[in-house]
Amino acid sequence: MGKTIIVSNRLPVSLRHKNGKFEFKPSAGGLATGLGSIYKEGENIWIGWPGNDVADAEQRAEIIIELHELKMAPVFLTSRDIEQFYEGFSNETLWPAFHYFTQYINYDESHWEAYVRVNEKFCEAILKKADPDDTIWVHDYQLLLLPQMLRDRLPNATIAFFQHIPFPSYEIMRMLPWRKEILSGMCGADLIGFHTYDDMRHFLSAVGRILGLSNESGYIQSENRLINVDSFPMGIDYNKFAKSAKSKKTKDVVKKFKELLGNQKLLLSIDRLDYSKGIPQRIKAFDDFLSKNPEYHEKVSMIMIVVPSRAGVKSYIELKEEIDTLVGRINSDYSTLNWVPIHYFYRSFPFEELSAFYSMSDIALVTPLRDGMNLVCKEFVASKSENNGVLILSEMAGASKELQDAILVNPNNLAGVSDAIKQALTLEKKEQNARIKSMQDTIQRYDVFQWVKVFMDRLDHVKKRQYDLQSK
Ligand code: GDG
Repeated sequence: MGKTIIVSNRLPVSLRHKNGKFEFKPSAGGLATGLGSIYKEGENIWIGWPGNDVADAEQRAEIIIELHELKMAPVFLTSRDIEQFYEGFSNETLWPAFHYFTQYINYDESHWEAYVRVNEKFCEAILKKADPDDTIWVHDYQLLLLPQMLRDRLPNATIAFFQHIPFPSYEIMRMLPWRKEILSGMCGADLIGFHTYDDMRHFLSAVGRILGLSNESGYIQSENRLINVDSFPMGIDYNKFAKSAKSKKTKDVVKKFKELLGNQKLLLSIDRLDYSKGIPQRIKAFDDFLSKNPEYHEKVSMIMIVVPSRAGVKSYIELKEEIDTLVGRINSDYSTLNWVPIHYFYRSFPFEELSAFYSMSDIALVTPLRDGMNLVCKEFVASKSENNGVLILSEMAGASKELQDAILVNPNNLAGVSDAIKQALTLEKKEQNARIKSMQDTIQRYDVFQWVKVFMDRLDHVKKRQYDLQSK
């Protein structure tokens, strides 16, 4: 049995420059937690970009040594790679296409060339570390070509791929001039995973129509290999959120925040700045609610956290301006001396404060226009230690397939979301408890550790099936 190599665009640490030196900030994200049980074991390793552009050879050498201690190996991206591969093809072509924002797709040939070049760069970095029979688990849309590149060089390796964002319908996929190369790249894997059944179905349909490869119950027979495609909905570290909500530290923060906010019902909205998250639509729905329900003025406010993201991409800069304008208008229309309808923060918060926001809010408004899974809604549910609270969730989030006890909404239906806010505010305690409890049962059972286990067990199963077929 060989070792396991995890590969993702970003490493689970971020490199920061500080006073001419660098330092590593560990990521507390769900993926890093879930995969921690894998890459920290034995000879295993995580390969990816540590963030930032490091041009100095001496600094690079130091970084390699420090990361080695953390069981990681870096792939260094130049500022040109960052601009063309990361901001360009990944975030201006694949991201909008896969989230159904076709109007934002940039069809730039030089960005595609950079995408191929950087996927090769990752491949080279892996080849330096990999043995022929290793297991390599590649993550997400920045590395769609990597599975086949690896397969060409390591034909006997076990290669898996998981996509964290949606996979679009064939009609969108066919718009991309590089559709064949992208699908062939993914098909280098033995197991290809998505969050939902629909993503899986779209992928199988695109592979059938574009590559001419049919499937039987999620098994594709390519020229010389059996490939399995399935859905594996990702979970969270449930106990971390549930425990934190009950901790003294979080309770102290809640007390402090509540004193500042007064006795109001709180609606929570948390996202990275992204057009796929439906932030302006959500603000407009809240505006609609306030205009139709004046009796709730001074009694309800929204805490809106927007975490800065992709600040170099034009559509994100425009989105930020749109949100600023909308919030400014609503607050100036409705505010009184002792009430602000939207408390708007354009930054991220430390975990304890995030946990406090989850635990003290009465309602979470999670209304993306399209989302692979969405972990925020699961984290909110896990943090409801007293089983009170209501989740309003978009049908377009992968999580809606599991969290059927949320109030499900179409995020484009402004009046519908506005009505859902009213419904949530008047939902009886008993009903809230029953719904939260049932959702907690689901996400506690399928937490991020279970997600990793189920995926890895399936990978084993696929390899055995391939072996059985070959030895027949
Ligand atoms: C991609 C897919 C899929 C947010 N604000 C703060 C903070 N966060 C953390 C949350 C949560 C994470 O960021 C956001 O995760 P999401 O899943 O909601 O969204 P994406 O970043 O778009 O992730 C998505 C995911 O991959 C996993 O496969 O679910 O569909 O788009 O964990 O807690 N964390 C802290 N402070 C904040 O202010 N500490």
